[in-house]
Amino acid sequence: MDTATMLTVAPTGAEHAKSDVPNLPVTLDELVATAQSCEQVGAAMVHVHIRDDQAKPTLDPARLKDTVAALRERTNLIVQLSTGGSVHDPESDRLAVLDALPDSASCTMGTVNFGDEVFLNRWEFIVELHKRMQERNIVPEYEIFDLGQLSSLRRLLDQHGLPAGGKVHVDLVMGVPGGMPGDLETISAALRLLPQGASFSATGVGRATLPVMLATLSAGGHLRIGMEDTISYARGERVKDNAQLVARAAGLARIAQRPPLDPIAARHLIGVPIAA
Ligand code: KMH
Ligand code: ZN
Repeated sequence: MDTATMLTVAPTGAEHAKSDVPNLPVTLDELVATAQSCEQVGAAMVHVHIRDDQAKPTLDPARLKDTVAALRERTNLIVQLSTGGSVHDPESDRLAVLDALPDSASCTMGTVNFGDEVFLNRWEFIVELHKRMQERNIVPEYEIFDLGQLSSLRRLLDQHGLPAGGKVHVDLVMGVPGGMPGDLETISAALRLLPQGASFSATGVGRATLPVMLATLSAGGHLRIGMEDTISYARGERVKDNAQLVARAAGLARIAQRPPLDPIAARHLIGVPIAA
């Protein structure tokens, strides 16, 4: 079991509208300020989706590069760009995300129903993401929305080798309508299917947030939290900001005697080189 807990904050996502969630960080300044406040309370990595001037999801290459540069300059966090984007983004734009050269990038391991939409991840596309990350020395985080995607991950590693950095890190995204549920039984089933030696984190969407967090801490896993996944703090209470979610996770991790990992230790954990 890992003794300390890596906390990843996913502050924005591609699904919530700024008009519905006014405290969602959407500008570069808001994103950097959020990342800084989350680092102060225990985050080690930031999972980034960006927005355009209308606060709509975008994969604009120049904006992505500026975002990576600003987060590197003003935080110590591992910068992870989403290659998932929104369900409407074409594969070519999702692949081009890697040209911004983040420390890490997400790589979703299969297609899943996503509410009323479909989050499409064809096998050939997954292989292309994996290979381009190997070539660019970008450490993948394999996003798992359903259990069969762990079999696909094992197939990917068997056929195409280990990722950059030589470590395998998996994030279980639980409770998406159309994906696996966020409960203890599903976490333990996932653990049996993890590639040998892989580290894992988990996040529960919406109501699954707390059950997944508590079960994952007890199972030795790491945590992803943030407004991408939940905008509700408690019954009838909206999240104040991302740092509130990180602080709660850090507190529970300390209670579990698994305190937050600092960004340097997190880099060692998932195989991201230490910044020069
Ligand atoms: N926005 C979802 C369609 C990822 O970041 O890689 C995909 C997603 C996963 O959020
Ligand atoms: Zn995401």
